[in-house]
Amino acid sequence: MIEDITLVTGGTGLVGRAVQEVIEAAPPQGQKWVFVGSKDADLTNYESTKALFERVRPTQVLHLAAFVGGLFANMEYKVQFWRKNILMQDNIMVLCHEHGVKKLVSCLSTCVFPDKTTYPIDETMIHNGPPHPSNEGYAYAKRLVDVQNRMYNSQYGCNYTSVIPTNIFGKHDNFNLKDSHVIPGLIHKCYLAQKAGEPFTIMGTGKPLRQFIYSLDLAKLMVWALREYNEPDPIILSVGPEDEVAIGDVARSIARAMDFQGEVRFDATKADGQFKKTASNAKLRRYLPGFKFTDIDDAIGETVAWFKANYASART
Ligand code: NAP
Ligand code: GFB
Repeated sequence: MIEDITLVTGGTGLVGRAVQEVIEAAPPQGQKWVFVGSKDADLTNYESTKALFERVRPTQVLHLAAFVGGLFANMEYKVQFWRKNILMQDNIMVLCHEHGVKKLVSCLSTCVFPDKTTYPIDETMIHNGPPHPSNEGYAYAKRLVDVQNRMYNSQYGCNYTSVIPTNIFGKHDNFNLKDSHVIPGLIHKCYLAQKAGEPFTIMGTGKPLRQFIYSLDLAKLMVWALREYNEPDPIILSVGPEDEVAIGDVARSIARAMDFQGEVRFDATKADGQFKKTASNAKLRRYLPGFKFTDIDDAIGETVAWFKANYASART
């Protein structure tokens, strides 16, 4: 007998595909998981989202769908990052409430935190000051997920919460050269540089620091959050501050995984974005002290191998 129907929005994306892999590896008894993408419903549209809820009749929702991109896309399309994400998250909350959904987990990002802050950043600091101007559209939209969760909890007693991942990468990522995040963008650039016998060029100085999480590690934590994490306040899903890495080191790891022998260059005329957004994973460690993260070089190796094997069909 099916006890729970879990709707995963963004099911065709980087994180959604990883959640699907985790669920398919150990299919849970008495549960149906439904993974949807934008072809199944336009979540920026209330009627389309309503029709999806009427078809699926979810009892739980993992809301991963979003208008997503790297630093350069965020700088160029601030209005779209704001509006599309606001519309999607509002429609999801309204419909979860209308359908009596028992649990909703939505996704923020560590770029929502204030730009001027102390480190490490923790979950209590989201609304303490303006985010970095490069991604203010996305950051302000995502901050409101936290506000909406609290309001639905306080007025209606809804079990809606959010998770805050750091920079994610892995199989099925968006490898577009212009709009993607740094790891998929650099994997694609390194692949092309190797084919053409040209230098591998990294945007910016390579000095900014980031905490990266492999999509399969995050997927396991997302499934845990849906089942076990019941605070309305968010939880950061991240490796610890000690595992923060410089963009230049990540680029060199990609070059090694690709066996790229040519010149590695930095174009310091391009934006660096936020220097760092070091996040604490102390709250996660209190819940899951033994969780093991995949080593970043191993995860980059798996992602590079996947990209090379799937070049023809990868999102580029
Ligand atoms: P992604 O690979 O770009 O996937 C985005 C997903 O959203 C796709 O399934 C896409 O469907 C769907 N989508 C976009 N617009 C839609 C619309 N109007 N209606 C319905 N579905 C729509 O993104 P991701 O990296 O997996 O991101 C998952 C979540 O993690 C997001 O909430 C994001 O904000 C958050 N996050 C990501 C990162 C990161 O580094 N990637 C970091 C922190 C937080 P189609 O495939 O059909 O287009
Ligand atoms: O992944 P990324 O765009 O995310 O990384 P952010 C940006 C950093 O990588 C900057 C450098 O220091 C860039 O100068 N970089 C080097 C590159 N080469 C490239 C490249 O080819 N592509 C890209 N994209 N960067 C995003 C936010 O910021 O993080 C989003 O803008 C979101 O809102 C996401 O939250 C997780 O960490 O800078």
